[in-house]
Amino acid sequence: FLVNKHDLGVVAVGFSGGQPKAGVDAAPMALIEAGLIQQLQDDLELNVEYDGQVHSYSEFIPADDPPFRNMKQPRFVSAVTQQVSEQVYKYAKEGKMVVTLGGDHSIAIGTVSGTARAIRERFGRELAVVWVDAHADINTPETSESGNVHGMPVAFLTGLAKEERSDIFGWIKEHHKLSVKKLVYIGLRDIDRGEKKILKDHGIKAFSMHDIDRYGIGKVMDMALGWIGSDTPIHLSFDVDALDPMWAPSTGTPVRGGLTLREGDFIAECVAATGSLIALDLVEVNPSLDEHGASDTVRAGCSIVRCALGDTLL
Ligand code: 6HN
Ligand code: MN
Ligand code: MN
Ligand code: MN
Repeated sequence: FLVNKHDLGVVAVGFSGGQPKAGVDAAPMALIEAGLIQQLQDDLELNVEYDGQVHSYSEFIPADDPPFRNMKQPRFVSAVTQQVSEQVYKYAKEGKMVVTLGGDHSIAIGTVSGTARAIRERFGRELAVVWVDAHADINTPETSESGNVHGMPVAFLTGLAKEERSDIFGWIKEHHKLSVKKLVYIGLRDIDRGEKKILKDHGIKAFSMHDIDRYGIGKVMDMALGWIGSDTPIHLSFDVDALDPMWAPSTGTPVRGGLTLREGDFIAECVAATGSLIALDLVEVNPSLDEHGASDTVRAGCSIVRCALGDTLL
């Protein structure tokens, strides 16, 4: 009831400005060339609306973009994510399921703000986010050790990081935001010191790799989705680096000791089975890193998207 299950909007975000490594902008084309959109249309029989282009947002490159509050390329990332927010909002407002192909994870500032706003307007409801990642991406500009905005999206989306300047994320208003109580992490294993304090201080629900080892992925998914509760619209933001580098080596910040390929697919299948999924991001595939592993990483990404959109084994 939340979305028209068979109508899908795809946004291809060829953006790498939230972190320093080139190549993550080529992921949407790699995923599409691997047959992703074709598979969604032919195998899953979805009506896909896609404008046929990987957006590079070059029109938003500022003349000058010096660091601000320690953030690197703050104006560029702000302008691109503001545009992504509009693109995602438009599809979500029409009742379409939205799939966004990144791009680095800073783009989630755009995707989640876009769906949060649409869900508020359509149902007067709050959005829940399942964030699957090796990292928590909840640094504020002040806690970040890198200054890379792809490590900060959750802080801006929850209002833990705020900025008045409209050209540097000041465009993020209350209706774009997410409650820290409606956020669940899965797969964490590399959290910065400042992030640990934020997670603890705000009682944010997080299932680390330790929890997955202890309880198994089945129980963890029951607990994660139980926390959100039924009938709450879910946005799944899936960073491919949640998978172990054995399965997804081509990514900017790989961390060993991660999810297996099947655990990643299982997470997506479980979220799909709730019937509450309204949007999905697949981010941080970088085909130019670990080039002989690129096709594995791309295939893993395609598989996660298919599973999240209801592809079942039998
Ligand atoms: N990602 N916590 C580190 C930072 O730079 O803030 C790593 C962030 C990684 C972000 O993988 O989307
Ligand atoms: Mn991430
Ligand atoms: Mn990550
Ligand atoms: Mn770290």
